[in-house]
Amino acid sequence: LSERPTFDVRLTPADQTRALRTDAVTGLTARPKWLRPTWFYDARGSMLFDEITRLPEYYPTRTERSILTVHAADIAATTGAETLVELGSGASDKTRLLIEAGLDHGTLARFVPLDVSESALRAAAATLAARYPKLAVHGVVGDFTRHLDALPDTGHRLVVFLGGTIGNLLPPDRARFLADLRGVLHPGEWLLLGTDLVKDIPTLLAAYDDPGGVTADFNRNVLRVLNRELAGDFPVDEFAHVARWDAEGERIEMHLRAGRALTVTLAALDLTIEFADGEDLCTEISAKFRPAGIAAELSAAGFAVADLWTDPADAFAVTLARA
Ligand code: AVJ
Repeated sequence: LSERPTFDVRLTPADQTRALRTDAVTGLTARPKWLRPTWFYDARGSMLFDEITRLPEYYPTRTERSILTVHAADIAATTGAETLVELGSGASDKTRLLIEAGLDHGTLARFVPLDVSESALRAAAATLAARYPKLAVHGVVGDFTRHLDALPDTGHRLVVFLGGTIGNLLPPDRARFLADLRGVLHPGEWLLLGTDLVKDIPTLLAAYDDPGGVTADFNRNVLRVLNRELAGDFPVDEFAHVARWDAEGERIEMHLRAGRALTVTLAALDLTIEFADGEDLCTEISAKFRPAGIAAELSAAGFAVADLWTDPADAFAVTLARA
């Protein structure tokens, strides 16, 4: 019979609130205004993101899954991983392909998902533990930019960071994150990195602005989080969802645009924020990559690229790199 999953909560609700307070003060008093995408993912936001991954316009999830389907057995054989670590794991849906390949290969014994959303993490851990009785599951409630030290150092590890989430980080933050990750790994351990690729702009924009408005709802969810956690009075429906392509940074940016001049109060912070009519709040950047750039960033952090796979349309890349 399967053991029950264990958990390490590095980010308690109190820690989360403290971090949100700091970010809200910093980002909402800055010009231009910004917030970290981490704050989308309360229980509702995690569910909305899940819905996004099933939209016809949102190609990254299904494309990455198709790449993993083709190469999972190869990844299991090449890495011989005993411990599979997943950063920003969410529902760990695609990761099942890697879990099954690792179990089939006979090496995998342990799965360590790390996510900021405790609800998503507990749900995923319970599902996986029930489905794979031979797999030990240890969840870490944490932020992949702050809690890499919480990853257990047990067994030969493969760390997977899928979905293109690394694109949420600006280039200097990416460099720091990859170097930190390299620092917690032993030589010979592995990283599997999913990255969305630069492509035609209409395809990119459609993926971040679906006609059904699920992405818009996901974007506005951050305002609901602020209202609930910081006693705010953001009029959520007065903000328009905007997705745009930044050609210089080769990234999609999501913004919330004030539909009129607004004064918003976050009572828990004693903070009043003015929005001009049409003013944007940047809620997410999602960088898109080129294969040469991925290899360069990985090698700068001390990883050696072993393989880089794409789908037939070159929409998405999955890179296997060795520490
Ligand atoms: C989870 C960060 C990979 O950037 O595509 C989806 C989040 N935002 N639609 C992405 C997201 C809007 C997603 N990542």
